[in-house]
Amino acid sequence: MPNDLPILYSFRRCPYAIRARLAVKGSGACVALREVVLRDKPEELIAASPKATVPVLQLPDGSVLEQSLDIMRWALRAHDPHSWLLTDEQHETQTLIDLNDGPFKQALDRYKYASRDPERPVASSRDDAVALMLAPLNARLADHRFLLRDTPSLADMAIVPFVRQFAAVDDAWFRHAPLPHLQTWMEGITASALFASAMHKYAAWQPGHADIVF
Ligand SMILES: N[C@@H](CCC(=O)N[C@@H](CS)C(=O)NCC(=O)O)C(=O)O
Repeated sequence: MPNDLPILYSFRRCPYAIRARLAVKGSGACVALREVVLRDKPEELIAASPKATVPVLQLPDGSVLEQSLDIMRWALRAHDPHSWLLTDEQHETQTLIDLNDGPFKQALDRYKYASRDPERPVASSRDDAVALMLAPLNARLADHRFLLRDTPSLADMAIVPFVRQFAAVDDAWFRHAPLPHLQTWMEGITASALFASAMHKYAAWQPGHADIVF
């Protein structure tokens, strides 16, 4: 294996790490993947990025990208074979991602961890998430197959891991929700070969172990 590959610290189920891996796979970039156990983070990760969230990308020149979106853009700026990055879509993309990473993520966490707040009915957090994010996305997807156009873009790949996490909280509820375009969109992406390759299971990395070429 070349020893000058960028190193991607990742955690398989983390939606931020999934979006980074989707962009790496979609761009055809090659990285050394280190699967991390969040409760036992390797010292190498903490040394590279003291805040030690995943994903983290350590480049051969020593620079470090600590935000999933920066990793997505790094991969796609180098090579964007499917035109996921279009400059004229930047503002709309950022608006959608800000809504996703802010208010929607908060509502999603309240829904996912509803038992932590027994005073709040589960349906109220779920309804918040639908009203502020999922219903508007469903309306967009009535007009085109993906969030910005008829082909996938950075926005789809950045957001789909979070919608998938929402769906998994109560799969039966999601399947029967009046969100048909969103369901088709999510199923299409998550059933793709690209998504499967981004979700491949790897054993946790340990110092001294060979990196996985991803
Ligand atoms: N803003 C960061 C958020 C990353 C993040 O919060 N990742 C979670 C896992 S899904 C994490 O590493 N949490 C730290 C921990 O659990 O110790 C990004 O976009 O990369």
